[in-house]
Amino acid sequence: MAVVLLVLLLAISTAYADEGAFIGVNVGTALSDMPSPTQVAALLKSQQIRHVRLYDADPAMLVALANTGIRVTVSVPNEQLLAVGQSNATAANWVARNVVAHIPAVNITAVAVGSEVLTSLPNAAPVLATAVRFVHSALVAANLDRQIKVSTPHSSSIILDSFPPSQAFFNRSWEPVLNPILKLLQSTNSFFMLNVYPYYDYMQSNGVVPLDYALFRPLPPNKEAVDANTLLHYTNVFDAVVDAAYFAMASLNVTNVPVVVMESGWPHKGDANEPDATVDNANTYNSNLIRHVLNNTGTPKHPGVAVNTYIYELYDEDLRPGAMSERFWGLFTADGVPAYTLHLTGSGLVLANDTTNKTYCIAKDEADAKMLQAALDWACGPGKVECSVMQQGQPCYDPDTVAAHASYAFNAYYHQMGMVSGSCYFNGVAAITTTDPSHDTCKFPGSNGKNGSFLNGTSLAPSSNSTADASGTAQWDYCIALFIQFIGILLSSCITYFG
Ligand SMILES: *C1O[C@H](CO)[C@@H](O)[C@H](O)[C@H]1NC(C)=O
Ligand SMILES: *[C@@H]1O[C@H](CO)[C@@H](O)[C@H](O)[C@H]1NC(C)=O
Ligand SMILES: *[C@@H]1O[C@H](CO)[C@@H](O)[C@H](O)[C@H]1NC(C)=O
Ligand SMILES: *[C@@H]1O[C@H](CO)[C@@H](O)[C@H](O)[C@H]1NC(C)=O
Ligand SMILES: *[C@@H]1O[C@H](CO)[C@@H](O)[C@H](O)[C@H]1NC(C)=O
Ligand SMILES: *[C@@H]1O[C@H](CO)[C@@H](O)[C@H](O)[C@H]1NC(C)=O
Ligand SMILES: *[C@@H]1O[C@H](CO)[C@@H](O)[C@H](O)[C@H]1NC(C)=O
Ligand SMILES: *[C@@H]1O[C@H](CO)[C@@H](O)[C@H](O)[C@H]1NC(C)=O
Ligand SMILES: *[C@@H]1O[C@H](CO)[C@@H](O)[C@H](O)[C@H]1NC(C)=O
Ligand SMILES: *[C@@H]1O[C@H](CO)[C@@H](O)[C@H](O)[C@H]1NC(C)=O
Repeated sequence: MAVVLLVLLLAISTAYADEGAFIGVNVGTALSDMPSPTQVAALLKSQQIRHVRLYDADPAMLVALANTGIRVTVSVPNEQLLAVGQSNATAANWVARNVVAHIPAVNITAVAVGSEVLTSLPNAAPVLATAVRFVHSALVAANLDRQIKVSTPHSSSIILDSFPPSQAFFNRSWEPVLNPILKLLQSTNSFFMLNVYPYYDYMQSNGVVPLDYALFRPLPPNKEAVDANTLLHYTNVFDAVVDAAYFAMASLNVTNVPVVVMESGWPHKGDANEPDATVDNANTYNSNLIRHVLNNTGTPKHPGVAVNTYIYELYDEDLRPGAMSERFWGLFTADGVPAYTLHLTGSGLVLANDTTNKTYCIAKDEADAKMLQAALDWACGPGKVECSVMQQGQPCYDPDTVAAHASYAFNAYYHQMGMVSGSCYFNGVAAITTTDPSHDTCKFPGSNGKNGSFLNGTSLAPSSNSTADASGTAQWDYCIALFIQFIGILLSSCITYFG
C-alpha cells in the first residue's frame, strides 16, 4: 500500500511539473512607499515568482523585468480604455509603446484590456469589445498575436445564479457586450479572465457559505455541495465559481475558451467587522489555492484542465481606500518582508524565505474528543513523540485536557517529520497555525526557531525534475508514516469503540 501511494505521489508531482499550470502574482502599486522596480524584480526573482500581472505597462517596471524570464501580463488601465476603444490609431500606438518596444527582452504573454470594466466602469462597456479587438489587430500587425493573448478581466459578479454552477448565466444586460468578446476570445485562442474572491462570497452569504468551503478545507460529506443537475460535487467555492463561468459561457454557446483567474486571494487583516481577515485564514486560503492549482486538479466540470491563477497580491497596498481589509491582501509588506509564510513545504514549493520553522500543528477547535484521544494515543505511541512533558508535574501537563495534550503531541510529530505536508492531518482533527501555541513554561517544538525545516525553497512553477527528486525521500517517509498512522488510528479507534 505504501508503495502504491508513493508511486501515486511521484506521478502527481511529475504530472504537474510537465503540464505547466502556473501561479502568478498581481503587482498593485498603491503604496506610499512603493519599492523601486529593481527591488520589485529582485523580490520576484528571490521568491521564484515566474508570472506577474501589472495593472499598467509602466516602462521602468518593464525595463526591470527585462531578461528575467518572468512572464508578464500588461494592462490597459481603465483610464485609457475609452481612448483605446474609440480609436484604432490610439490602440496601435498603445501597443507600439507598451508592448512592441519591450519585446523580446520582456516576455509579455498577455494584454489585459481594462479591469472589471462592466462592473466598475459601466459607461465604458460599449467600447470594451472594440478595445479588445483593436489591441488584437495591432498585435496581428506586429506579428505578435500568437505569443501575446488579449482578453479583459471580469468580476465574478457578472455571473448570476452561480450555484448550482450548471444554472449560471451572465447578467443579461451584458450579453450584447459579452457575445462579441467571447467570439473574439474563441477565434483568437485566448482565454476568459475572471476574478474569483471566495472571501467576498463568504462574507456576503450571511452564513450560507461555510468558512471551510471558502478556504478549501475538508467538509463533512453532508455539507459538500452537489449540483443537482450534473451531480458534480463541489468541495470549495473557487471551483464552483470557475465552473459557473464555464456554464455561463456555455449558455452563450461558447465551450472552448479556458478560464484564467486573474485575481484571487484573502486579506490577512481587517477591522472589527471583518473577523475572518486573519493571517491564518489568508495563509490557509493561499496555500491551499496554490496546491490546488499546481496539482492540475482542474474543476469538477473540467477535471485536469489547468486553471492558471494570479494571486492578489504581491504587496499590501496601504493607499487603497475602503474597509481596512482592502489594504492587507499582500503576501509581502512594502519592505519585502513576508506577511506570513505559506505552508507549501511538503509540495516542494516555498514562497518567501525559508521561515517555515514558524508553523505549528494543533488540534482543531471543533474536533471530536474521541478522535483527538485516538490521534493523541497514536502520536505518543507509534508516532514516537516524546510525551513525558505532558505528565503530571511536567511543563505541558496543564491545562490537562485532551485538546491541549493533542495539540502538543500533533505539533511535536509535525516538527519531527520536518513539517512535511500531510504530517499535520491526524484524520482531519489537526490544523496548521502560524501562532505559537507555547504557554507558560510549555515550549512547543518549533517555537523560538527551535528545529528547522529540511526542504529548501524551490519554485512556484516547478521545473521538470526538481519536484519529485527533491522531496522523494520525504514522500517515502511520509507514505510509511501515513500508513502506520492510518493503521494506528484504526486500531485505537477499534479499541476505543469496542474496549
Ligand atoms: C530537529 O529535530 C530533529 C528530530 O527530532 C533533530 O534530529 C534535530 O537535531 C533538530 N534540529 C534542531 C536544529 O533542533
Ligand atoms: C485598424 O488598423 C488596422 C491597421 O493597424 C487596419 O488594418 C484596419 O483596417 C483598421 N480598422 C479600422 C476599423 O479602422
Ligand atoms: C516566454 O513565455 C512563454 C510562455 O510561458 C514561453 O513559452 C517562452 O519560452 C518564453 N520566452 C522566453 C524568451 O523566455
Ligand atoms: C445586471 O446588470 C445591470 C447593469 O449593470 C444592473 O443594473 C443589475 O443590477 C444587474 N443585475 C443583477 C441581478 O445583478
Ligand atoms: C446557441 O445555440 C442554439 C442552438 O444552436 C441557438 O438556438 C441559440 O440561439 C444560440 N445562442 C446564442 C446566444 O448564440
Ligand atoms: C491532486 O490531484 C489528484 C488527482 O488529480 C487528486 O486526487 C488530489 O485530491 C489532488 N490534491 C489536491 C491537494 O488538490
Ligand atoms: C531573505 O533572506 C535573505 C538572506 O537571509 C535576505 O537578504 C532577504 O532580504 C530575505 N528576503 C525576504 C523577502 O525576507
Ligand atoms: C527559523 O526562522 C527564523 C526567521 O524567522 C530564522 O532566523 C532562524 O534561523 C530559523 N531557524 C532554523 C533552525 O531554521
Ligand atoms: C537553499 O537554497 C539556496 C539558494 O537556492 C542555497 O544557496 C542553499 O545552499 C540551500 N540550502 C540548503 C540547505 O540546501
Ligand atoms: C534535471 O535533470 C537533468 C539530468 O538529470 C539535470 O542535468 C538538470 O540539472 C535537472 N534540472 C533540475 C532543475 O534539477
